[in-house]
Amino acid sequence: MAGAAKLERGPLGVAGAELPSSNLRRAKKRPWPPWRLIATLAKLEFGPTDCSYKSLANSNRNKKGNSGNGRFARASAFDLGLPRPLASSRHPISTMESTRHVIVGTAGHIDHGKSTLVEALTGTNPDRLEEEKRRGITIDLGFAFLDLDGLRLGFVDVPGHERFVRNMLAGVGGIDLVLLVIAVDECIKPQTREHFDICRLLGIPRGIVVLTKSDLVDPDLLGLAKLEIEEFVRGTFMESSPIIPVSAKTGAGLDVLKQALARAALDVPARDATRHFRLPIDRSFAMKGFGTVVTGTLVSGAVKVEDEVELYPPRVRARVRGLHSGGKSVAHAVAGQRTAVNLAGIEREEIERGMVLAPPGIFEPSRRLDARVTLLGSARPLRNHARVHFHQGTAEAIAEIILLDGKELAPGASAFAQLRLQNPVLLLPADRFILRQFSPVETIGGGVVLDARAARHRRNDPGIVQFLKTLERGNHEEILTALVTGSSHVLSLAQIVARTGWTESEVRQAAAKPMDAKRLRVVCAQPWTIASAQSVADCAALLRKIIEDFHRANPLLPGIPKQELRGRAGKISAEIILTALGDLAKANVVAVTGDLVQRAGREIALSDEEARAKELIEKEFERSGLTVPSFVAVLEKLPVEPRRAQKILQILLREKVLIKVAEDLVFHRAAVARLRETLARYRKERGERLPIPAFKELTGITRKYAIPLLEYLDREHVTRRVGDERVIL
Ligand SMILES: Nc1nc2c(ncn2[C@@H]2O[C@H](COP(=O)(O)OP(=O)(O)OP(=O)(O)O)[C@@H](O)[C@H]2O)c(=O)[nH]1
Ligand SMILES: [Mg+2]
Repeated sequence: MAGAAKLERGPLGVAGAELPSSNLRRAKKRPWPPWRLIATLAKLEFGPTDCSYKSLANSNRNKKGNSGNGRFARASAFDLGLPRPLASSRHPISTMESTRHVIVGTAGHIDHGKSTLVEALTGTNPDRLEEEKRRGITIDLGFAFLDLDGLRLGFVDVPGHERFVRNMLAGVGGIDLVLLVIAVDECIKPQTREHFDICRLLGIPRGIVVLTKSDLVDPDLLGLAKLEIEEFVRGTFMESSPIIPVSAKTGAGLDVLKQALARAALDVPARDATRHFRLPIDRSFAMKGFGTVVTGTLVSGAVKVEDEVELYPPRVRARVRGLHSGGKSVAHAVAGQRTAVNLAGIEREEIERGMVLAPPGIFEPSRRLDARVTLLGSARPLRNHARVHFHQGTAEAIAEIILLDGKELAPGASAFAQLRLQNPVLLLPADRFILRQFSPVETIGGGVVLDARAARHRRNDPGIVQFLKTLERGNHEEILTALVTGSSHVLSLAQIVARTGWTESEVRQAAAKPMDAKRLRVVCAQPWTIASAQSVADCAALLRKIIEDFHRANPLLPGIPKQELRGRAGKISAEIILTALGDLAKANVVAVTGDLVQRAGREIALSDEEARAKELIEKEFERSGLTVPSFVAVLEKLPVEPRRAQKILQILLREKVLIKVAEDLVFHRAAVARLRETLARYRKERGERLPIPAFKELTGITRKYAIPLLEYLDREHVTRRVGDERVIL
C-alpha cells in the first residue's frame, strides 16, 4: 500500500517508475501477440517509441542540421505520441487552418484493449514507459494521432487500473469525444462504471462504445453484450451512441469505427480561439538544447510563438520559444489541439502536472470556490465538512466541502457547496471537476465551478444561494449585475475578467444593457470600473447628509474638505464617491470649489455681531496698509470670541479680501494692489533692479515683513530674485 501511495505521488510522466510489482495487479501474463510484434517492427523505422529526448534531439540536428524550433518540433512530436511519418511528405497533412482538430479520449476497465485499439487505429503504441511495456499495463497518459480527411484526431489513452484513476482524470479533462472501451468477454466492470461516471460528471458531450476483442466470442455473445451496454448507457449522454464491435487482432470493425469517429467529429463544435488561453499541463520535461517543454490539451484560446505566458499557480512568467502541434512545428496553436510548448525563462523543476499555462497577470489561483456539487447514486451520503480529493483539468488537491444549504448531501442529489482547497489551483467558472472519497479513494461525484474566487459565507445565508443560482443560470448580464451589487461594490475590468474568465469584449457586452437601463454605471474610465447605479445613488444621498450635517455644525465654514467628506462616508470606494459627488454637482445640489464641498448657493449667514466683527477686521487691515497689525491686537477689539473671529478671518481670506502672505502675515488686498502700483512706478522711474533696502524704504516695512512679502511677490511673478536683489518684472 505504501508503495502504491508513493507511486501516486510520483514525478510527472514517470509515475510508473516506482511501480510496486506485488499487489498492484495480476501480472499480465499474456503472450506478446504476433500482430503487435509486427506493428512494432514496422515502426522501427521511426525510431524508439520511448522518448530519449536527448538522443532524439541530437540525431535530428545531425541529420538535418535543423535548429531551434524545428528540432524541438521533431523531438516533441515524439513526446506527443506522434509517429514521425506524419510530418513527412509520405503522409502530407493538411494545413492547420483547414484541419479540424478533435481530441478523443479512451475510457474503460483495465485490460479491455484501450491501448491496443489506439495502436490499431493510429499505428502508435501509446504506452511509452518502459514499465508499461514490460507489464503490459498503462500507467500514465499516452498520446497518438490519426488523420482522417481534413480531420486530425488526437488520442489521449488513459490507464484502466483503479490505482491510476488520478492519471486517467488528468487526461480526460479536455476531450471532445470518448471511446468507451468494453471488452466483449468481460463486459461492464468496475472501472467501466467509474470511468463512465467520470465522463458524465465532466460533461463530456459525446462518445462511441467500442466492443473490443470481438474475435473472442461468437455473434450471440456479442448481441448479449450489446444489450447489456444499451441498458448501461440508457438515460445518459451516450444513450444513442453507436456500439461498434472491433477486433484489434483481426482488424474487424476498425474501418466502421473510423467512419463513426469521422461522423462524430463533425458534431464537435469548433472551439472559440478568442477566449483566454489555458493549457493544463500533463507532462513536462527538459530537452537538451531547448530547455523546458510542457505538453497538454489546449482547452481554451490560442497561443503563439513569442507570447508571454504565465505558469499558474506559482505565477512564474515565461516566453513561448517554440510550439508544436499536430506533428509539426507551428507558429500558433488553438483550442482543441494537443500542444507542446517550449518555454524560455523557466526551469523544468518548477513545473508539475496540474499547473496551467495561461496569459500573464490576468488570473488568480483559487483556494476557495463555490460550486454545484453532484453526488453519484452509488456514493455514501456526503457530510458537511467532509474531506475529499478534488480533480480539475490535470490538477488535484485535497478539499473540504462546506454544504451551503443543508447538512448532508444524499446519494444522487446535488447542492451548492463551498470547497476549500489545501493547495491553490487555477480555476474559472464552468470548469468541471471530479470528487473522490478521501479514503478509500474512489469517485463519488463531481461538479461545476460557479465562483472561483468565493468569499467565506455565513451559514444559511439565503443571499448566497440566490447569488449562486444567478451564477448558475449563466446569463452574463445578470451575473455582472450580481457581482457588482455583491460585497465589493466596484469592479474593474481586470477584476471582472479574473473572476469570470470572460474576455474584455464579453465584459463590455455584458455591461451594455444594464448600463442602458441605468442599473450599472461606469465610475472610472481608466481603468474601466463599474458599480451599481443604486450604490452611486445611495452614496450621493449619504454625501448630501454629511454635507448638511457639516454646515449645521460649522455655520461659519464655507464647506467640508473633500478628504473629510471621504472619511465620513466610511468604506465606500473612492470611485463611487467621486461619481456621486459629480452627480450632485451636475444637479446643482452641491458646489465644489477647489478642495471644498458645500451646498450649492449657500451663503454664510453671519449674525449681526459676526458681521460687525468681519467689518472691523477688514477695516483694521485696510487702514494699516503694509504695516499690518498684530492679529491678536485686532481680535481684542472684536465683539466675538476668538474661535469665531478665526473663522471670520478664514471667510475674509476665502473671499480674497485679505491675502495671506505667510503663516502669520496677512494683508488687505488694497494694500497689495497699492504695492504693485508702487513697484510699477519705481520700475518706470528708477529701473527694474530693486535692492532690499530700497524695497524697505519704498514700503516702510521692517526686514521681518519685507522678506516674506518679497517672496510672495516672487511667487506672484511681480518680482524675481536675482542674487541679493529683486528684478521687477
Ligand atoms: N484477442 C484480442 N485481444 C486483444 C484485443 N485487443 C486487446 N487485446 C489484448 O488485451 C490485452 C490488454 O490490452 P491493452 O490494450 O493493454 O488493454 P488496456 O485497456 O489498454 O489496459 P490498461 O491500459 O492497463 O487499462 C492485451 O494482451 C491485448 O493483446 C483484441 O481485439 N482481441
Ligand atoms: Mg492501456
